[in-house]
Amino acid sequence: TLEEKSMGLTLAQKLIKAHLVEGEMIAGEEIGLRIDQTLTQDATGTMAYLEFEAMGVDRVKTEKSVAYIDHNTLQTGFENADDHRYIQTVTKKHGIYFSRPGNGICHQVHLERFGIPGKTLIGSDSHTPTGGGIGMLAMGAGGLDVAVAMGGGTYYIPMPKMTRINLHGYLKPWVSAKDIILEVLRIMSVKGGVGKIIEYGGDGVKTLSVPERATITNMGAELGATTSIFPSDEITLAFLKAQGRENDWTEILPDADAEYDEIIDIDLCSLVPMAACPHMPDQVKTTDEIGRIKVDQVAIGSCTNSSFVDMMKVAEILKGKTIAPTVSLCIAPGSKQVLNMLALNGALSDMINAGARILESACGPCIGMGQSPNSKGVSLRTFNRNFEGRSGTKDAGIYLVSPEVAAASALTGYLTDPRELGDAPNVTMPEKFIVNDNMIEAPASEDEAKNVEVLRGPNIKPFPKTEALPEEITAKVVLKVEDNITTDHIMPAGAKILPYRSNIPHLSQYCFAVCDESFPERIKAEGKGFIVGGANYGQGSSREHAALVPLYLGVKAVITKSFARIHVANLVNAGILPFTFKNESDYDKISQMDELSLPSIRDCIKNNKTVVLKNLTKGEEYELDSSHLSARQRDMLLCGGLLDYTREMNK
Ligand code: MIC
Ligand code: SF4
Repeated sequence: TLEEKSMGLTLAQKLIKAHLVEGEMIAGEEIGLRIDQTLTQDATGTMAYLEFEAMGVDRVKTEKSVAYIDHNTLQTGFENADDHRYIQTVTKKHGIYFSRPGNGICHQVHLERFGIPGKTLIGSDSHTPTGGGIGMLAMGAGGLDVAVAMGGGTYYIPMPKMTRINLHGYLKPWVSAKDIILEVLRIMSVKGGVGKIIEYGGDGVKTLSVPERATITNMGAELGATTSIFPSDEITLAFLKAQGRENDWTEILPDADAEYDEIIDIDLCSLVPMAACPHMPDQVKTTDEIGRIKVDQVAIGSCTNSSFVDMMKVAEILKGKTIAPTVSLCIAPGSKQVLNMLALNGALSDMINAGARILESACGPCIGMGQSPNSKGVSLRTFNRNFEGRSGTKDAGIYLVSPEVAAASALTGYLTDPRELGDAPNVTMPEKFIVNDNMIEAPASEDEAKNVEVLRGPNIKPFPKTEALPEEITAKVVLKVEDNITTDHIMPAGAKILPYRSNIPHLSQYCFAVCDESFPERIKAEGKGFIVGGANYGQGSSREHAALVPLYLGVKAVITKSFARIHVANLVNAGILPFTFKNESDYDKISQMDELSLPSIRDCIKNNKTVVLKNLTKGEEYELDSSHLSARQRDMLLCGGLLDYTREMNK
């Protein structure tokens, strides 16, 4: 096995090997990893800390755990502020650092202030792989998995395959890191990364600063990849030095004779400005191919493109000009560090003068927290997701672009290839960032912690009821959906819904609202049900609410052509059976509202027997595949999910 090999390891395999506590490094087999750092954000954090509290652990056992407030910062009622206060007090009590609202987007701040090359990081947010830009093994996970890791528990994933992307040469002026990841998405698609770790190498890597690398690893989430990673080299050292953290640096490179399952070559010199067209991040075309479409809104920011260098490029492009009369431009710098540096060097003034609407350092429009476009509006965004409805305007067309394309288009009013503007701004990463961690609160000492009171608001409702797996299940197909269903379809976010992330009963009214508004009523009338889905079901966010809400509504099993990694783990954690079809064509044979049955399902899961699905309406039988479930996961399903399983194990 790979563990016995002393040579020939990839970068990721080295980090996995150094953190392996269970399993063998054989692609597809479940492995258990020791986790050094965790992060949470507020939209998934409330649930994660409630789960952590339910586990009864006093202090976190990780090297560093940080809670960020960045998603729910539109305080339209008491709910978000109450949740912030809950997270602030619960973290103080249990040994977790707290990044206050206004301090910035979790991934940006974590990269700046906490990320350490060679460490493992899991975060209750799918863009946690941003940390791969600094040479971390950083993965998105459900809140419950993060809670377990905070308690010192192991994190389990299927051992990924290794993909190497060699970057050759250098980027031409006006072409940027965003175009590199858009090109990767064009080549691999939104499901091309499932079960893989993407490692970047080649001479082109040396031309990219850490924030540029982080743009690429961040949006690797849209490939469905387990994570993406860059080597930790002298460029990484330069970044850490500029953050006053050079002592955190170690060099981490792959072995020269490392073996990869797949190799992709990209010639950076040949790339041109691109955009991902509505409604998927892999619908990538060059700005030329799309043509001069009229633009109504431009939004710059998000964890993909809100670094100091990104913002400086935008400021340079806007300097001394005025945005087109038909465009609304909003800009959200990624962190307090970035915003403060822009304020001090005058670049913020250039943005304001040009007509930009400056937003606080937070996720904002990326998660539909304000700034929804007009009806049928075209919005260019430097973000990472353009799923239907995510912006808050269902019929809007969202295009994902680089900061350069965004700023240029804000000036002209139509989708613009920035190369038309003449000389590109000459912006490089500063040698020193302004470091001031006064908005990061350290936890109470073990002694003081006893006196910290955890403050809860009325918006916090209990975890949905779970039950041990019954002998057999019969229920109707309450919903049948197609390929590439995202967690934004299953459990939408946005300004109206996001404040209720700790209130599952309230959230349940919006489950699958983007696909079928009548779904919640239908399943409530039935009391239980199955969901049938296509390929790559559950891609996108790590939100465990996309499993907890279906659990609350009575979904017993989800049967698909294939699943996204984090979502299938969340389903199992919630005690919902996830199966795939042995024969994909069986998907076509099932209709919505067919009555299905899983006879002796408990016995099948317990003894790892072939699962047969009976279609009582059509009088047919289909074989299901459950080989993706590990023995640990089968035990979890028998108990009714991870919380019950953990309780069982601790008895
Ligand atoms: C997202 O970009 O979809 C989010 C909002 O950051 C999510 C987390 C969430 O749903 O709270 C993610 O990416 O995991
Ligand atoms: Fe926030 Fe958007 Fe990044 Fe998610 S993708 S963490 S919502 S900025």
